[in-house]
Amino acid sequence: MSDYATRVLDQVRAKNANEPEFLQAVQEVISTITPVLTANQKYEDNCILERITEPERTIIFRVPWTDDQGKIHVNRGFRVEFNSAIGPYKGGLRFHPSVNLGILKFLGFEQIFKNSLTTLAMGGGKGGSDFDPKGKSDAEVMRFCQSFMTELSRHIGPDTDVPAGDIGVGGREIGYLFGQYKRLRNEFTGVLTGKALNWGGSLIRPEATGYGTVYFAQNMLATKGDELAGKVCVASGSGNVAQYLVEKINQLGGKCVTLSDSNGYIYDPEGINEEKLAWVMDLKNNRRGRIKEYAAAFKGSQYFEGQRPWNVPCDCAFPCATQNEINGAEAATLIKNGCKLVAEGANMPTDLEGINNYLEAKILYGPAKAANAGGVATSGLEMAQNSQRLNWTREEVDAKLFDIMKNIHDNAYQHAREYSPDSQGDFTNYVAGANIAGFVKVADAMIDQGLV
Ligand code: NDP
Ligand code: 2IT
Repeated sequence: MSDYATRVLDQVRAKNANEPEFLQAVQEVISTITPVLTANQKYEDNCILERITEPERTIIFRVPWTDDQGKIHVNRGFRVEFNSAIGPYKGGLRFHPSVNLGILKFLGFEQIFKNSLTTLAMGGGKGGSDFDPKGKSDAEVMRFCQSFMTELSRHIGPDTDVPAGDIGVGGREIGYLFGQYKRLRNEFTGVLTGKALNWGGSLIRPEATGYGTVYFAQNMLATKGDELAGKVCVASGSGNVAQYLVEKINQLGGKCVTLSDSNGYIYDPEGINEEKLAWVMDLKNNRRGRIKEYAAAFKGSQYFEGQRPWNVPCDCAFPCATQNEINGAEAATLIKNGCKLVAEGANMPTDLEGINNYLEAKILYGPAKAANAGGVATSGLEMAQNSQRLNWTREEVDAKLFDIMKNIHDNAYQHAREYSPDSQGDFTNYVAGANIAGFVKVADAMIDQGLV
């Protein structure tokens, strides 16, 4: 790392000592962009690293709500408006008991570079709450969402900050949040993405993150003259991202043999085919059940309580649950068992030691901010349709998503080849390539706009 990079990283560590996930995300970015920092003195002269690691604005608020018995609860709400150099703040809302400021700062920081890679005009933001939607009635979730939006509505808008879904926030929550925003502001605008189709949503948005992650994997495989057909895949999670990831793997002739939730994973050596996937979607999205029920429903499959699926031999791995779900030892196990590709549907699912293991083994590794950018990219397409007051067809949106993912891949590939010394011969360091490509566009925009 350059002296400048080391100095800023030390400052960020000192200032944010109690935010380990944020520090991890910052370290990963800063440690890989040294070649452009060294080649362009303007970034240091303009204090770009110092500025880009500090959110433009952080909003923290009280969210009081009553349960079905009339008992009062108080949760904490957040919105981190990280960087608006290339467009309005854009990023999801996460409702999960583990949510805290440091986690949302890591997610907001990643979002800056991810959104830059999409080629669309979106800045970086993230928000959420430590509210746990699990086991709550629809009415309780609605009252929570209404209380959350009552405060959040003061800070967002279709040209200011456009939230969307993430863990624990899907179509149901976006509906309640949108309804309350509209009621408070008396405006029907594209203030949220991930809306239902009959009131402003985009076709393919639910599918986009999972599909896009597979498109990214296809592009990486193509650089080796290879394809997904016939590949054995393991995936974690069983929510929005994992479900449509499996759908696309099946469509392309691959076979996915695992899914998980926070309690354990299922292994189905026959593969989670279209019929079984439809059952999973009903289980998770309508019945709100647990993945262990799969093993009882489908003969030949097994459930492993309290474990993650990374010891299952595979050609390709797709983490789609949460941050740091693959540690160094698990990454080593994947590689030892023959895994040749990792594409990240989740945000920062591999810890720093795990990433080093992928890079040392020179496997195809598509880091989250590139591989899962299809979700927010399609949110950008939803915003464009809302502004036009038009709806594009499924084919049109999917073709745009496909092109965007190819563009992100090629952009990361080229920046790695140009700047990252270890990207030679057969190996491309997509971590460095994605970070550099994402950074340069935002940093240059910040310089153009002066000291703000
Ligand atoms: P969902 O809430 O639909 O699903 C989340 C899944 O991950 C569930 O199976 C959940 O299990 C599991 N999970 C959540 N937290 C943990 C945990 N701490 N340990 C183990 N498993 C866990 O969320 P999404 O599918 O939307 O999001 C999954 C990942 O993809 C997240 O990292 C998110 O940030 C990322 N992402 C999402 C995008 C989107 O468009 N939705 C876009 C880009 C990235 P359980 O039911 O037990 O909680
Ligand atoms: O992490 C992500 O990119 C998302 N959760 C999607 C954000 C969005 O605005 O669609």
